[in-house]
Formats: sequence, C-alpha cells, structure tokens
Amino acid sequence: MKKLIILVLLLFVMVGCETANPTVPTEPIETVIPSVPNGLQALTATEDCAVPSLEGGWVCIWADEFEGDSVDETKWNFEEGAFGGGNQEVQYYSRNNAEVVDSKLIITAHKETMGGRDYTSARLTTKYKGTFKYVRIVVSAKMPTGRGTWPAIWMMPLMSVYGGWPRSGEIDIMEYVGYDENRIHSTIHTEKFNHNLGTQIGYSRLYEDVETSFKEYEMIWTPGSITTYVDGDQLGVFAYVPHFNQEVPYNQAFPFDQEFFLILNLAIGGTWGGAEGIDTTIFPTAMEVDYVRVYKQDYALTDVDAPSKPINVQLAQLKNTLFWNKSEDDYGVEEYAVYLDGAFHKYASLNQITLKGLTVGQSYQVQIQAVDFVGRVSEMSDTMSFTFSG
Ligand SMILES: [Ca+2]
Ligand SMILES: [Ca+2]
Repeated sequence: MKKLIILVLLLFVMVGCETANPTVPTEPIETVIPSVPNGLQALTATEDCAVPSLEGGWVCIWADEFEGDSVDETKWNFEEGAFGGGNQEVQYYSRNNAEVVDSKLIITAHKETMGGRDYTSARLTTKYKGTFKYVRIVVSAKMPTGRGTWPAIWMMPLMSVYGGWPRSGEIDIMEYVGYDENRIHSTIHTEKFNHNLGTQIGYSRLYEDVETSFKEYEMIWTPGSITTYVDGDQLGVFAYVPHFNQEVPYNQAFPFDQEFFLILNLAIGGTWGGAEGIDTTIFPTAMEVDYVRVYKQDYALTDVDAPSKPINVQLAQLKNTLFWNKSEDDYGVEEYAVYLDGAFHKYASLNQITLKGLTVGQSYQVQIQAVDFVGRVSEMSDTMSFTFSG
C-alpha cells in the first residue's frame, strides 16, 4: 500500500513538473522491449571503438584505436625481458620499443644490445585487462620488413584450465615470417594438434603488399569453431568435429571454450622467424597497428529461435564418452545440458562429454538438450542407454 502511495505521488510530481515547465516535451517515449528470455539486456558498445557495430548483430565491447600519445596501460601490459618467447627468439623485449604515433601503435625492432641480446623489440598483452571468449576480433596492421622478423597477432588462455602449453590452446590469428614475403599464416595449437608433434593445424596464403599497406586480420570465434580472415577473405577454418576426435576428450582437440587474451609482438629470429638467418641491415623495422576492435554478438536482440534437437547421440572410442551432432541455431548453441535418468547432470560446452564419477556397471538413460546464448532450449534428444565402466 505504501508503495502505491509513493507511486501515485511520484506520478503527481512528474505531471506537476511537466505542467510547470512547458519546454519539457510531453510526447510519450515509446520503448520497444524485444522478447528475450532470462531478462537479458542489449549490449552497449564501448565508446573507445570507432566502428561500434558490425552487420549481423556484432557490438564492439573492447577496442584501442591508439589515439593517445602513449600505450594505454589500462588496456595493455608489457612483457619485458630476454625470455625468448619459448621459440629461441633473440630479441630483448622492452617497453621502450612500443609507442603510439599518429593513431597507430608502432612496435619497432632495433639492432642494439640489451640484457645480453643483440636486438630489442616489444610484446604487449591484454592479460587481465581484456579477456575474451566467443568474440570477433579485428586488428588492422602493417607488417615489418626483412629476413629475421616474426610478428604475430595471437591469443593465449587466461587460466590454462587444461594445463600448460599446448594443452589449454593457442590461437594464432596471424603470423608472418619476414623471409617468406607476403605469406600470412593462421594456426591453432592444442594438446592433440601442435607443432611439437608436427600436428598443428594451420593455413597459409600469399597476399599483396602486407609490408606496405594496412590489412584487417580478423577472427570469428564461436563454440566449436574459429575462422580467420585477411581483409574479409577467409584464411583459416578450425572446427571441432567429435567424430574425428573420438579417442580424446574434446579439450585435447579443441580447448577453446575458455577466456583468452590478445598478444601483439614482433619477435626477431627464433625457430621459425630465424630459420633463414637475420638480415642485420633491415633495422629498425616495425609492425604498425592502426586499431584493435573486439566485438560480441548481441544475442539478446538478434536471437529468435530455439536450437534444434540433438541427434545421433552415440558412444565414442574413448571410454565413458558420448558425442552427438551439433545442433542448429540462429545464433549458435552455447552449451549442451546432459541429463541422466531424467535429472540434470552437467553442461558440456561442445557436442561431446566424458562422464565421470558414476557407479561402475550401472546403466543410465542419457538425454541431451541444446541451450543457446539467451537460454532458449531445444527438445530433449532421444534417450540413449549407457553403462558406466570403471
Ligand atoms: Ca588508429
Ligand atoms: Ca537461438
């Protein structure tokens, strides 16, 4: 009752204000609230982004246009030292080698001695300052010149929940080695697919003028899928297909269901960049970055349909493991709910699950339900009988 009185009073006061001040518009403001389950709100674009949205419901949530006169340390960390990046690189990374000039981040490699190294350069990360999952990243950059350079735009996991490299994954949106002019590489590394085993999955293609013009290096990352582009031209497609990874838990093949952070660096030498030596006459040489923009899809406004019913639930070669066909959805399935004997058991981020901790020898009736990003759910899959083995 008290609330009602306050409401009535408020209305009275508001009406009173309008009457007292004729310059206040009295037109009713129509607010269209889309029908979204779970009370989800539309995303708001960051003011830091020059292109706040992209077609398809992508909203810019993090960006650096490099408009200031120094590196913005609320967004970037410097990784400094002679650690060699794990690839026997020969640079010393110093913050002095990164500067912001004319709306661009310039990472310059010099031939100079520092910390026992003959070259200096810079490596910046967004760790703890910009961490992302299921996003679209657009980086406009121009490559350095010359044999011995090895710039990259790439991502590493924030928490490494599946273990140290490469078990928690690495996403190389773009790599370039200066001795192989104009060839852009895009690669992922995981426990099953990595360069130590010679099984990494990578794509390479020749482009034009990568050292003289800015190109957009882009990645679209959704559950079970990572696609990379150069100026809108598709370069790499990495997709999780459980049928071809039946012998391992999904995370050994595709651990990309966790938060990752971005890294920009210019390495010198090393196992790949230095494979044909270093041309000592190229220095200084720089990678320039015009902008970094990170978009998230605004499911709250764009998602309308529930996912399709999961089908073909079946046993994998790996013990106590099931997989099924990926469900269709207008904007993508975020996860799958796994039910045992009609009760919710746990979520699977991709279309495979290894069941643990059940009673050995007992049979369970398994059903799978797909859940999209706004919480719309599919029909339950057909029931599959499964016996847990120790
Ligand atoms: Ca810029
Ligand atoms: Ca949907």
